[in-house]
Amino acid sequence: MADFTLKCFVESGNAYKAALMLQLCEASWEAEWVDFFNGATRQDAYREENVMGEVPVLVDHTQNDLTLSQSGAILLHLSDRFGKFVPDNRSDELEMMRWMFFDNHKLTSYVATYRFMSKFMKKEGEPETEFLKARAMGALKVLETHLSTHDWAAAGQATLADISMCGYLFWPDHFGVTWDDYPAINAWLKRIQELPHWASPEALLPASA
Ligand SMILES: N[C@@H](CCC(=O)N[C@@H](CS)C(=O)NCC(=O)O)C(=O)O
Repeated sequence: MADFTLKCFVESGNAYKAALMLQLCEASWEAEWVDFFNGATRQDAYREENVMGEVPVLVDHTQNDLTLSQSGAILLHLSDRFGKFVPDNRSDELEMMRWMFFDNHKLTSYVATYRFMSKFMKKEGEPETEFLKARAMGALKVLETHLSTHDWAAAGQATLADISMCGYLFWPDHFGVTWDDYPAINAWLKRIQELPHWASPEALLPASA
């Protein structure tokens, strides 16, 4: 049995954050596909394991099947386990966490929900979707500004903040942008792709059972 099970599906950038971290750390892990689009996360059994009803969920079999949701908590747990992608001093660590919170509140949250509403629900142009789009584009502008003077989100090195923020950004066409318009994000994504063992969402996550 693998050391970790990741409950996931390929369209989930939040799951990709966890999968990418497992991959970069060369962990022993297996993916368990969640039938999200047919309501699997709304079932009682799923909610008993994760009351938030969200993907991803990580099970750490080396720690009495410790079960975690929230990609940020999962990333922090994996960094504890592998000693990677966290700076070694508190001020840099806080800077890393500042960008992780920004990601969870402003970047991934709006990019992912805008993508969901426009690409999967086909509700482009509706007021709620336009609101999400404006928020997503605002967050991307913040990231572009930051990365125009920084190679990495925090601490001058690849950290959990980079792994978190890139979760959805290898699918720019899914939310109507081209990275040609965001040169700093473009260069940063290339730096991430050059990390040893990097792999795409499609290479790491299952598309169906
Ligand atoms: N902040 C959470 C977000 C997780 C999330 O929203 N996952 C989506 C799939 S990518 C989900 O399960 N959504 C179900 C819902 O919002 O009810 C994380 O970082 O793990």
